[in-house]
Order: sequence, then structure tokens, then C-alpha cells
Amino acid sequence: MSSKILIIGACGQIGSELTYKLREIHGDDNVIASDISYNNLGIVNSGIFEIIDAMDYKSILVCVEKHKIDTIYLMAAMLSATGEKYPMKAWDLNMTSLFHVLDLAKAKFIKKVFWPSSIAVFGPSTPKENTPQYTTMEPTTVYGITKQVGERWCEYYNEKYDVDVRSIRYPGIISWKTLPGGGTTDYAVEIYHKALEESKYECFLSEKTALPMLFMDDAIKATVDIMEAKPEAIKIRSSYNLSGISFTPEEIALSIQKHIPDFKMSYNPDFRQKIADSWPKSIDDTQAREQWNWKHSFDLEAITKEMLTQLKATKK
Ligand code: AKB
Repeated sequence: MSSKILIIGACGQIGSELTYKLREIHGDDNVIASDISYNNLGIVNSGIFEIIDAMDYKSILVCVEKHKIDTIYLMAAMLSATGEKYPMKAWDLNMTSLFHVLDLAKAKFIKKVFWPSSIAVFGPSTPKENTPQYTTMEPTTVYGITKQVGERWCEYYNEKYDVDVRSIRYPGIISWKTLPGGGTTDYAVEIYHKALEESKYECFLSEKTALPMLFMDDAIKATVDIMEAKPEAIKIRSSYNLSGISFTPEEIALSIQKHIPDFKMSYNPDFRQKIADSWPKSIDDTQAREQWNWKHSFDLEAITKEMLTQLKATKK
């Protein structure tokens, strides 16, 4: 019998592409997209869509029972930059929604949970290069705190209540279909839009700020792969380090200039610089590679080529 999946936060950057991919794999009728409002018509039109407030346990439960859901992907969250503007809202949304979904699994309404963590779990005292899976973690953003605490709760629910929860520490995700919102790594998507529209971009991070990044296709593949892996393969029930590539704003600008020679980059770092400076520059993801065969495909040159080609086609 095919799995019945609910995606909470399906209109966001990762949620939307995950919805398309899971519908391709499991069929439109088996993947229910949901969000707090109808703000992504593509998702709404391609299959079943429900309005769900991730903070409201009842609204999730009603949908789970109505569609006989067995698996939830909880993609709703407030990201790092917006979280610093609204710390208590970020705490409330990120923690309350996680407890709702973990509790549904604990009560056996559902069987499996995917919950995204982030490189934001790390902080200034974490080793910056090749950051290991197990290391000092003292996050300084509210978003990072919610992700670190969330990881502890995921592991706790797995150990105490046998909840099958799986998680990845996403780096910055680069995609062309849906814009990211409220993150510190968002510049790496905005830059491609501005390069095509105006041949220039003012970056809110400084030129030498290296951060771990991943192309959306790789991020979706990792998400699908970890959820399809046998439970015995998933030895880490907090969250897995996941690495693709790392680059600086200066390096992404250079890769764009190979396609758009008159592209100009300027730098005007704002409050997001401090957040970026607290995060790793590169990630060691040995456990994900060894335990469930994770492997990325896209390097910076391939990402730039794909982003410019796809965006050019959509902007025509
Ligand atoms: C953010 O920048 O807040 C996110 C993340 C790295 O989790 N993209």
C-alpha cells in the first residue's frame, strides 16, 4: 500500500519542490499539500491542498484522520533572519509545530516524521572548517536554538516512544522555482534574479563569508533518500550533517560573471553578517554518506548554469 503523506508548509522554498517530487513518486492523490494560506497556486492546482495552521494541533489531526495520513514532513518554520526580528514568534512556531507532529507520532496517528534541522544549530564556538557531526553547539540565533532543542526532542521521542523521526541539518538551499524567505543564506538565490534583471547585486554579506550550500535537487534527493532508508540505517535520530559545496559571495559573483560578463557585485553587510559569521564554513557529513549513501551532484558551476538557464526561461 502506498504511503499517505502530509506536507506542512508546502508553499515554502523547500516544501513546494518536495511536494512536486513526492507527488511524482507516490502519485498526486497520496501527497496532501498544506500551508497556512493559498500562496503558491502551482501546489494548490496540482493535487489536494488543505489549509493547516502548524500551531494548531486540532487542524493537523483533522487532516491526518480525513486523509489517513501515515507520514508528515514538517516544513513550516521561521528562519534565522526573520527569527531575530520576532524571537518569541520564532520560538513558538518552530517548537509548537514540532511537538504537535511528534505527539501525533507518539499517539500512533502517524508512523513517520521528517523534520528539517539546519547548520544554524552550530555557533561561534563550533569548529568552522569541516564541522563534525558531534561537536560544540552553542547557537546564537533563536532559529538555531529552536533547531538544536528540536534535535534533542527528536532523539528523545525516538528513544522513549519509538517515534520514527528523521532529520537533516540543511545548509543554504539554492533554487529557482520558489524564493526562500527570511534566511541568512537567501543572498545566494537573490543574486541570480538580480544578475538577470539588473546585472548587479548588493550583497548583505561580506565578500569572504564562506557558507555551506546545496542545490535544491540535491536537497530534495537527500530528503527523499533519508525517508526511504531502512530504519536500521538511520543511526542518528537527532539530525544528520549534510554537505554539498561551500562558497563565498565573491566566488558566486565570479561564477555568474562567466555567463554575464558585465555583472557587478557590491557589498553592504547588515545584521545577517553576524549570523553568518557564527555558522560553519564547511561541513563534514561522513555519517550521512556512510549510513544512507548520501552524495551530492551539483557544484557551483553547475548550479550557476542551471539557475541562469531556468530563471531566464521563467522571466521571458
Ligand atoms: C537560513 O539561512 O536561515 C536557512 C538555514 C541555513 O537554515 N537557510
